[in-house]
Amino acid sequence: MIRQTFLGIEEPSYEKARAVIIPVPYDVMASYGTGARFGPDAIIRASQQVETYDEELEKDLDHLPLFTHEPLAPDKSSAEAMMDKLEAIVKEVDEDGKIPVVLGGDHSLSIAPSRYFAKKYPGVGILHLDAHSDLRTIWEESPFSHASSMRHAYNLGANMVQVGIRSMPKEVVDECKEHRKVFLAPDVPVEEILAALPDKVYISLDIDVLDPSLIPATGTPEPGGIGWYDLLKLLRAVATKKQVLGFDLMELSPVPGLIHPEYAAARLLTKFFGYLLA
Ligand SMILES: [Mn+2]
Repeated sequence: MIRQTFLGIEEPSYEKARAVIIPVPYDVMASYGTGARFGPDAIIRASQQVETYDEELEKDLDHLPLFTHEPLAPDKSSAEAMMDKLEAIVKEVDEDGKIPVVLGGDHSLSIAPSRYFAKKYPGVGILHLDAHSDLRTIWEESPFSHASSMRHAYNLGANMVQVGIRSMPKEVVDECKEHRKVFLAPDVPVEEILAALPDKVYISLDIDVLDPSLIPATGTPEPGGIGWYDLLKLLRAVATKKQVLGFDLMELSPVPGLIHPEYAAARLLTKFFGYLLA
């Protein structure tokens, strides 16, 4: 089998890469629409159609120091075991001095990298881009649900900055008042968001943060959301003004015959890699 690489570019060796993409075809914890397990492959294949010249940066991205890891095989024995398995790889990549980029998969997967960085750097910033607050303690009888993706890092004291939110349960509003700032959709006040974040930041991006007219292919779509250019402006500002420890992109569930969602996700990642690495 030929290893699929992001953008289809000739990649450097793992040793020389600055960011490592970890595809995780896993959606065991999804509760509404499933299919996010097909997201990583669809996004990587779509990326091979993306123009490598970035018109905004005026740079060709065909030599990005990226390495695409082989897909991480799901551990279906338990969600806890899967999180431990993913956390071990994230730790390895981080300790090798590289930026781990987790491509999901359902959003429960963000538990692993966000809790890893929350343990390593007490008070670390988590920029959480999502339609949903994802701070439930338990959902469908599990603490490892997609609805709890941010809860573990929050409980460890991470500084949670949430953008694009337009669905959250009252108990989360009442309960999670400490070290948490929420910017409701559609507002993306870049300077205020930067001011709310410390220097070290992990970014978790649920693709449903974008308007579902742009990304209808997702497990828990919410109408409204933030726009493409607002998101790019925010990501560019964070990439240039903060230390990005790692990031993830979750919840793209491909719809057969509909190719624009995975293309948009691939383009979004390409833009962000350009801001961060070019
Ligand atoms: Mn979501």
